[in-house]
Amino acid sequence: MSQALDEIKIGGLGASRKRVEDNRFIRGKGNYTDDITLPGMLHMEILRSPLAHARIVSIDASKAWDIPGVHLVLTGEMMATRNLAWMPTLSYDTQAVLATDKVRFQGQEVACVIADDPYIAKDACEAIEVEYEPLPVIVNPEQAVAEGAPVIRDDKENQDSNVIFDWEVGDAAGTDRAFEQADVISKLRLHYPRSHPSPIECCGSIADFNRATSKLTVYMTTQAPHIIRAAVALVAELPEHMIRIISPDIGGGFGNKVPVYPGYVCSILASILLERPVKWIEDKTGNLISTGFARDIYLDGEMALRRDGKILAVRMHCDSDHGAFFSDAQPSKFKIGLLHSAFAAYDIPVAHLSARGTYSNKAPGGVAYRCSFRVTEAMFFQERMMQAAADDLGLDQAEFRRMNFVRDEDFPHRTPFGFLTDSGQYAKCLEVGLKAIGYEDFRRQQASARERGRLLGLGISTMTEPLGAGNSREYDILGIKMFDSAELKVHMTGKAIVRTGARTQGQGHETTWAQIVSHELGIPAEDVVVEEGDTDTAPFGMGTYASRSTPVAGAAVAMVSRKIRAKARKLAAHLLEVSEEDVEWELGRFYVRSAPDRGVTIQECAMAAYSNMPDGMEPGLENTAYYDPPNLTWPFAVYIVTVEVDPETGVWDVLTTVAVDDCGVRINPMIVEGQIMGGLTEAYAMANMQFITFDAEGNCVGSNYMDYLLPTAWETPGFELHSEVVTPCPHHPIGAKGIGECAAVGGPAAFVNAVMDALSGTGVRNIDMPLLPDRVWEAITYRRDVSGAPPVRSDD
Ligand code: MCN
Ligand code: CUN
Repeated sequence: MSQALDEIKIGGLGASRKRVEDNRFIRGKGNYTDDITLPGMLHMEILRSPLAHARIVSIDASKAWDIPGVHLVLTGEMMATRNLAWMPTLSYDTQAVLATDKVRFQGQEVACVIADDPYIAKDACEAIEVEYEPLPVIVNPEQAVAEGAPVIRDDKENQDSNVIFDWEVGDAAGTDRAFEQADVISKLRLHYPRSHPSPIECCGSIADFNRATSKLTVYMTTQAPHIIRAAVALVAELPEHMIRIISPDIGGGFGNKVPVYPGYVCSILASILLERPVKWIEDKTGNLISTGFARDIYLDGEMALRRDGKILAVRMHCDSDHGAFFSDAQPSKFKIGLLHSAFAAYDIPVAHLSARGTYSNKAPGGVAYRCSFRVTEAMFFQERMMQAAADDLGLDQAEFRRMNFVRDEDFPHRTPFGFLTDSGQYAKCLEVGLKAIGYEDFRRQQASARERGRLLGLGISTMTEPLGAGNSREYDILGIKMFDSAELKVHMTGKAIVRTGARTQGQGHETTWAQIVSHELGIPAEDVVVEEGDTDTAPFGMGTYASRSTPVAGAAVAMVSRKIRAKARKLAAHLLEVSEEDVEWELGRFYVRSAPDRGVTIQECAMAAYSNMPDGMEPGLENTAYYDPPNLTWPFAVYIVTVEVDPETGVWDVLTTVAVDDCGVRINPMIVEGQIMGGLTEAYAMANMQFITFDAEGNCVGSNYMDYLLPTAWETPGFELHSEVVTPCPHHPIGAKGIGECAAVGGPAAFVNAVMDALSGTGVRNIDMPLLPDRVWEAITYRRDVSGAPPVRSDD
């Protein structure tokens, strides 16, 4: 009789364990950066540029210095004397820390005041007199490359245009040939607008330099503490072992907390100069106007199609607007992130993608917001193009996708852009989704509603996306290879602590990593504490983004647990007085193969590691694993949405949303569902209501929550989730694939496709997100496409 523990009871793999971190969060006992107060702490505020593009004639800070309670005013000029006016970005560009020559976007950091409290600092910012000489403004890629456009980055040698890169991937000649063979060519032009992660907690830092110990401790809202430590060491030329970065609790990241922001750098310099702790907490407007935006990218897409529906080739050209500095975080090899993961779910012989990135007078951005490096755009463009192509062919939306899917038996599959996908059951997921939504029925209802003047629509989005940035061969940021790590220490009573190089921002790592340890070792999850985010204690890792934590750090947790189990086996053999080969494992216990009743628990092995180890064995039960994954993980998802559009007002309501996610083995099904619901909520918000753009003068329109709407429970529709399709990841130690971004990546196209489906037959091919009622109304009334691309009229 097996004496193995019941894995679900001990909170192992597959247990919908309640999130342990919520014990403190729901009691208001979280410890966020702004909760921390250090003795003698001062406060920093930032003066931001009101103009989008202007030469700085002069900065006079004398009145600010005179205000009682002001300790320091930092300007670009002062930063320059320490070689800190500019800093390197994560994409081999430079970014102004504090402006010296020009301001290049509205909201750019111009000066900082450090004072006794934030109110004095804010008042002092207003007392700084800056004289600007306005310059012509660029707010979109077309203006950026127009004849005679002002060169935004005239600070850079040899930069005589606003083009950052021209990049291509795929087979141009082969694609051209395939297009010559096509029966039908389907074309679509799209703009994926700027969107902003807007976590509830803004960015912030507390720098604490101690002259006596030479140690710099920085508490900050970063998703990647080790990368920040390396950046501070290299940029500020401080010794790396004297830098300690601590990410306390993070109130949502969503990619917003990956970049290095000027506020972090200024608070560090201020603390070094003043030898006192300096706290900077960004306000909401500062966050919305200046920190990492996402998307803002235009697509010209074309598909070469055979009459029967077979896709022969895809051609994509993208123009991306990166704002004033190319500061996106992305793997060094790929200028436009993983945009070329588009069409990975479909069996397409040949494809070509060209991408041109340009500067503009907008806050730097492009990547971050539940994106896995532009996968969000890739899947949106893909699924909008799929819908348009099916329409052009007069084919059924579901059938067109099904016939072009990569089939289950075709894995591993090399995509036309060079990725290797390794597993999935795409057709099965689609079937589950269609059945759940009642596809045939809905099509009948839709037709009869049409006759009565009611507009119903159904949108499908099916996609596989690359999650888990790593393998070190292909993925690095600034040359730092992408892998991750876990350290596990099992104490003598069998309780344990696990630390990783990732950093949770709400995803629930404190809960799920313990579940992996439980699965591997049989230690109850409640006996395992998880700690992340302190560079002095956590093993080196690349942090949390690109849904890489489970694929990489989570894998490392499994691997380090296995190392611990291997040692525990030796201890068990010693305790059982048999040879190691005679010892068998079942969850939580080693036993003698020939006498299964004779066994020792993992806890007894742990005690022996400190009190009764065999001669010659190194004491203790601790280890570290660095995990370099062989491939990305490729979760698959089907999102199907039905809507009703009111032709009189352009308002649209979601009727049903069905989500079928296959993210391989689910560690914690409840957390996975939370991730999917969160992602769908964001997808709905992007498709429906979130509008942040720029007028012709470069004023940011929508930099407040009156314009940039966050959906509450009131406007968010209900979601029906399906988990019956599970295709384990073939290379992940526990078969898990990433999930953190799937629904935000695949969701938007489902909502937009549904509205466009409701409008089918009107001749309207596209409405750019967000599908605000006035845009939908305009499209219906005038039977024309509606774009939301900037500039917008400032009197709108
Ligand atoms: N999980 C699981 N089974 C799987 C896959 C994941 O139980 N097969 C669990 C994980 O263990 C983890 C959570 O689901 O607790 C998300 O895991 P994963 O997909 O590995 O993603 P990350 O932990 O790396 O999170 C990053 C991802 C990104 S990039 C953004 S952006 C985003 C997202 O997560 N930001 C978030 N979800 C967020 N959720 C919250 N609450 N807050 C954010 O800032
Ligand atoms: Cu791109 S947003 Mo998440 O990868 O941190």
